[in-house]
Parts: sequence; structure tokens; C-alpha cells
Amino acid sequence: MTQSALGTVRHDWTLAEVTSLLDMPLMDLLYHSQRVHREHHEPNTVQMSTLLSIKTGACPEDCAYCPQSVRYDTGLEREELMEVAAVRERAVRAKEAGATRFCMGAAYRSPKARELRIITQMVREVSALGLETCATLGMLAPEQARELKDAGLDYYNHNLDTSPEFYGQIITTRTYQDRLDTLEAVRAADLKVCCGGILGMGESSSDRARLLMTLANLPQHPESVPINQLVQVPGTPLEGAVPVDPLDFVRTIAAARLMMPRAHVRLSAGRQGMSDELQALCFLAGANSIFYGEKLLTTGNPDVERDRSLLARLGIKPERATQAGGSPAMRNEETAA
Ligand code: SAM
Ligand code: DTB
Ligand code: SF4
Repeated sequence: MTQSALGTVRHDWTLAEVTSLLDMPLMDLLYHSQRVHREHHEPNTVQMSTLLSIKTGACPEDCAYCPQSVRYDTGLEREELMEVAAVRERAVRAKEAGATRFCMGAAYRSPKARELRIITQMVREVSALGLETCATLGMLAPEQARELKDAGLDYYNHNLDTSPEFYGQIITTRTYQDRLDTLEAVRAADLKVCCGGILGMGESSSDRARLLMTLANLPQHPESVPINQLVQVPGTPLEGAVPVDPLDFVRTIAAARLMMPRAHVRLSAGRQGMSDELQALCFLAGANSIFYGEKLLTTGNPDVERDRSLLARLGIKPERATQAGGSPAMRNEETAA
């Protein structure tokens, strides 16, 4: 791979290529990732999504990082599926605060028919406010993805979380292939895909490379790629895991930018514990999306005032809301080719 070829949209990454990206001298890696970022995106602009947990806790799955699994005693208070009007109210507030996308998360293995009917109503209401909509509800069958699409859903979030090799140490109640099947169902319904992973779970650098390789070698790159840093929650099996080296976190963002040049790469969970300078390095590496609002799903996120001040000090502006089709920087890889 020649360095001038960096930034082309490809789906045939080898492990050796990804490893060589992650191992580059950091300044070279940042130079290339910022160059490629500017070829495909408006510089100094960040997309802002607000999360809301619409059904909290008591999840039957055993994801070792997650405070919402019924198997771990994390002291989390469970909450049934919210009322549609209450979700709408929260979306109005998120829009007023400056978010352009509203992401509804539910602690399900997969949604049941009755639950999905209520959630499609939420999607309609939030969409009518002029916000982009995203949902993350666990595994979906093809017809469930179509139901969400028909309700006007824009994005579905479903993460691969880690490499296929490390996955079995983190989750045993659903397979990597289950996740790939859901992603295929989401694509088949013509929904946009939000898919990424978590760093800091004890994975190796080669696991990070394999996660990026799996994401970039999907038939179509996800439109959004959340890169989460593990939020360690007392009571989960990953409490006490060895944290990821912050510079390796930056490297992973830069490699994601280079491998999926048109995607929005989201600096996701874990920002609360990051310095302003580390976040600035992540933006330099090509991150151009954040979760905005004082809460993620159940854990903390920087408050709105801190984020506004950080973005102002960096000269970064919030990305405008897009209509269908989007701005040139927002077109997906097929239409922009
Ligand atoms: N239950 C659904 C599912 O797992 O598909 C949707 C909600 S789940 C909380 C969404 C994602 O949040 C997970 O795939 C994981 O990547 C991320 N996540 C959960 N707990 C986290 C933590 N403690 N730190 C970082 N990311 C986390
Ligand atoms: C994603 O990749 N990160 C978000 C969102 N997608 C759903 C969730 C982060 C959750 C962090 C732990 C919590 O707040 O419960
Ligand atoms: Fe359940 Fe999702 Fe948490 Fe896994 S990540 S335990 S599926 S809520």
C-alpha cells in the first residue's frame, strides 16, 4: 500500500496493512489521517448525537462491559419502556441544546412485536421534530428492520464491539455472526448503519486491527463508526480491566478515518475521563462526531457547558442538520463515488 493510496474507499484490507497503519510513527499517522479527513469532510465540524435510554437494565445478555446485564450487580435501577410523550419531550430538549441526531437505546436482546410498535411511534414523533433518528435495540430480524425504516428511522446502531477472535471472552449469549446478520438485515432495509466497538477491554493491538478490518471489509462501510473507550462500571466483569493507552486510542481513531474515509467516526463513550487535549488529538486524528448531553445511556458524559467551551476553544462548529441526500461531505460512498 503506497501512502498516496491512503484514503481510497476499499473493502479488501489485510491484517498486515491495518497493523502497519496502527504502527506508523504517530505524527505520520496523524498527518495522513487529517489529510484524508479534509478530502472527505468539512474540517472543524463535528456532528452531535444525543442518547436516551428508553428501556433500562434487566437485559438477559451477558456483555461483560455492560451495567445493564441482569447477570451483574451494578446497582442500576431498571426502567420499563418509556412513554412516547416522555421520549418526545427529551428529544425536544436535545434539539434545543444543539443535537442533530437523537439515539434511542434499549436493553434488549431483541425487541418484541409489541415493543417495536411503541418504538416506531417514538421514531415518528422524533423524526417529526426535524431530528435525525437512531435506534439501538439489539438483534433485528429483516422484517423488524423494515418496520423501523417504514416509520422513518434513519440509522440503526449495532456494534461489533471487538475482533471475532476476542469476542467470545466478552459475550457468550450471542455470536459474532448474529451481529453480522443483524447488520445485513439493517442494510437490506436501506437503513444507515452505525457500527463500531469498544477499546480498553483487555484486547490486543491485533484485536483492534481485526475489528477495524471487519468494519472496513463489510460490503458497505458504516455511515457512523463509534469508537468507545470502556466505561468501567463496578460490578461488571470488566471492572479493573487494563485501560487502553490514550495514544493507542488516538491511533485507532486515525486508522478508522483512513480505512473508512467517508464515515463519521465518533469519539464515543469514555470522553468524561479524557482531558481536553486528548479529545483534541482525537479530532485531529479524524473523529468528527460525539455524543452530546450529560448522560450516555446509564453512565456520565461531559456536560453541555464543558463541550460547548471545548468546541469553542478548538474552533470547532456543530455540523448542520442534513436533509435526505445530505451535504457533499455527508453523501455515502456509493453516491459519492
Ligand atoms: N442492547 C442493545 C445491544 O447491545 O445491541 C443496544 C444497547 S447497548 C448498551 C449499545 C452498545 O453500547 C454496546 O454494543 C456497546 O458497544 C456499548 N456499551 C455498553 N456498555 C458500555 C460501556 N460500559 N463502555 C463502553 N461502551 C459500552
Ligand atoms: C455506542 O457505540 N455507544 C453508545 C451507543 N452506541 C448506544 C452507548 C455507550 C454506553 C456506555 C455505557 C452506558 O452509559 O450505559
Ligand atoms: Fe444487553 Fe446491550 Fe448491555 Fe449487552 S450491551 S447486556 S445486549 S444492553
